[in-house]
Amino acid sequence: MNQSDTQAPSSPANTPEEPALTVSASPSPSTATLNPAAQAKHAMGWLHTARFLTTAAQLHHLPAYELPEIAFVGRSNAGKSTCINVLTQQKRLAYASKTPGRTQHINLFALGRQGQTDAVLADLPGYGYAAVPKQDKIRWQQVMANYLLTRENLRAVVLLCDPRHGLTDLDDILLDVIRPRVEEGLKFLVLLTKADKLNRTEGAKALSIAKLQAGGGQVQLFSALKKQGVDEVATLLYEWMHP
Ligand SMILES: Nc1nc2c(ncn2[C@@H]2O[C@H](COP(=O)(O)OP(=O)(O)OP(=O)(O)O)[C@@H](O)[C@H]2O)c(=O)[nH]1
Ligand SMILES: [Mg+2]
Repeated sequence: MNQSDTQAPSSPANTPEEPALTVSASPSPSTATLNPAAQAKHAMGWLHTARFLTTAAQLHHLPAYELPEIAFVGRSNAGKSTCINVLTQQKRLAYASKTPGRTQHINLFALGRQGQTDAVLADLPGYGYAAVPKQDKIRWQQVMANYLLTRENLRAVVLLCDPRHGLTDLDDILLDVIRPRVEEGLKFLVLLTKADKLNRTEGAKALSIAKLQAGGGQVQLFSALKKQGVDEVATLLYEWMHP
């Protein structure tokens, strides 16, 4: 198993598994001048370089570096880990499961060609799972809020939401937490996951409701099953990390 989906590791997980987190000396170019298909292909190649970096149960166990980080957040079972696996085209990079609450640590994955890391994906545990004891829920909400407020190298947040449930109270709290950072330039995307469960009309409706709720932020329908929205999200993440 290449990451922890169980309880806290016995030793602090702050030692990256790769030798060094070198910021790319010759940063990957912007693909803004390419056509959309070529942009997506380039972005998917970049995402495919993802490899497990480290796992942390607590914020102070996260390694500090200047690499831009993209956090995947959202309710438990929304499809965060599955989304990371589809984007990176790796079946079991992030631990996805039918059982809600499977991701219990912050798991980091390094991205970049030729061993030169130029960004990091962070798979976060979901919130809102009813069966989690109240104390644990509160603790995790605090960890999450602290992560979103204090993680200095955080450049982008992808909020995953099952459109059949819509954005919930906890999602709204998260939006409030990150709003000041979005105003300062933090990139933000709402992904409506499991779009394969909606017909075209329902999808369009879910999209417009989420756009309203996200206060004009970017919203995208996504299906890991049907690979819907994958190219668009990949291209967006690449452009965010290589402006
Ligand atoms: N139909 C369908 N099911 C999906 C899709 N994406 C994820 N799922 C399923 O939803 C369940 C939860 O997926 P995960 O990726 O583990 O969800 P998560 O958000 O990481 O969950 P936690 O780690 O508990 O926070 C799994 O059974 C997935 O197979 C999708 O696009 N379509
Ligand atoms: Mg998960």
